[in-house]
Amino acid sequence: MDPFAPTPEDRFTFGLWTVGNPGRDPFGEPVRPVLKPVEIVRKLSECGAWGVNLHDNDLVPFGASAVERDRIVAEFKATLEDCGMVVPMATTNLFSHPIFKDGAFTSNDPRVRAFALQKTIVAIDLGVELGAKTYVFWGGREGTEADACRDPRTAIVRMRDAMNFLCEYVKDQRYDLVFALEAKPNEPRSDMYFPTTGHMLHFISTLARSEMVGVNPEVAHENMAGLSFVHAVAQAMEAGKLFHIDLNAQKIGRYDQDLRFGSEDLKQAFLLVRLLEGTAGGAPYRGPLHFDSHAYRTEDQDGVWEFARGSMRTYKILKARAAEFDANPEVRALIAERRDAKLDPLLSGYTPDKAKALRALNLDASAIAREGLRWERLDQLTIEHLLGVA
Ligand code: GLT
Ligand code: MN
Ligand code: MN
Repeated sequence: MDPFAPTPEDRFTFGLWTVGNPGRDPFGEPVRPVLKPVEIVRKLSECGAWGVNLHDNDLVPFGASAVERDRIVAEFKATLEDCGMVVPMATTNLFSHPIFKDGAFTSNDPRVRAFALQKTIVAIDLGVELGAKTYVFWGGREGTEADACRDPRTAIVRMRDAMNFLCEYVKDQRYDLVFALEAKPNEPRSDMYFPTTGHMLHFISTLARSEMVGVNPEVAHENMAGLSFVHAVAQAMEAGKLFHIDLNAQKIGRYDQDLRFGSEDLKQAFLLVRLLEGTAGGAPYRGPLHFDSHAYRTEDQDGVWEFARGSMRTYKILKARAAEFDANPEVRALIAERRDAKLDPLLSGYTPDKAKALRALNLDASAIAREGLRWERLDQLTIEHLLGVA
C-alpha cells in the first residue's frame, strides 16, 4: 500500500473554486473548461480528498431563483452522499459582484452593508444545510485605494458590528458553526484592512462572542506580507484560534500566487506540517487541511487532478519526514529543553522576593554569549531529513 495515498482520516479538502479554476488571470482568458460542481466532487473523491468547500455562488449562481437553487442543492447533496464527501467549510462571495467594488461590511453605503449581511445570512443557511461546521470570512474587497474615503477606525467598527450581528444570527438559529477570519495584506485592493493573522487575532478578542471566532491563515497571504507563516500559525494555535487553514505556496514579494502546497519554500512547508502535526510534542491541529490553490495555467484538466494529488501527497511526505526528524536522537538532544533548578522558578509568577533574587544574580553574560548553540547542525539535519537522506 502506498503510505502517501490520501485517506479520509487525513481531512484533506479543496475549494470548488480551486480545482475548478479555469486559469483566467488579469492578462488572459480561461485555458480550461468550467466544470460543474458535481463533476468536481466526483473527481476530488477519486483523488482521495475528504471534503469540498465552497462560496455560495460557486454552487448557486448569483440571482438564481428559489426553485433553481433547490434543484442545484439537492443534486449536489446527492452527489456528496454518493461519493462519501463532506462540506466542512463554507463562505460567502463578497467580492465578485460590482456592488462590492468598495467593500462589503466596511462600505460607506448602508445599502451595500445591508446587502452583504443579507447575502451572508442566506449563504450561512446554505453552508449549514450542506453540513459545514466552519464559516470563513475573507474580506476580498474590504480595503482602499483612495484612503481618505473613510477613517480606517470606522472600517474596524463596521467589521465588528457585522461579525457581532452574524454571531448572534448563528446562535439564534442554534447552528453548530464557528467563524474563521482570513487575512490578506493586499490584492485585489491596494491595502486591505486586517492585513495579517496577527491583526485578526487582536480584532477577534474585541468581539462580543469571541469564543466562536478564530482564524483561517493562508500560506500565500502571510508570505505576501513578508512574514513567517509558521509563526503566525503558531500564535493562532497557542491562542486556541486555529479554526481552519489554507495551504498553498508563494514566492515572497509577489502577487497572490496560490501555488501547489510545498512547491515553494519547502523548509517552511516542512516546519508548518511539523507544527500542525505536533511531531515535536506540541498539541496538534485537528481541523480540516484545505488546499486553497490552483493548478498552473499551463495545465489541461488532467494536470489539475495531478495538482490535487500532488498537494496531498506532499503534505503526507512532509508529515512522515517531520516524524522522523523529531524521533532522531541527535535532533532531540539538540533541542532538549534546558533545565536550571535555581533559575527556572524565577522566570515566571512574579513575587517581590523573586525580583530581589533576580537583582542579586551574578550571571556571566560574556561567558554565556561565547557558547555556540549548534543551530547550524540542527538546520543541516532539517535539510537532510527534508531531502530524505537522514
Ligand atoms: C479567494 C481568495 C482565498 C479565499 C477564498 C475564500 S476566495 O480565492 O483568494 O484566499 O480563501 O473566500
Ligand atoms: Mn484563502
Ligand atoms: Mn491566496
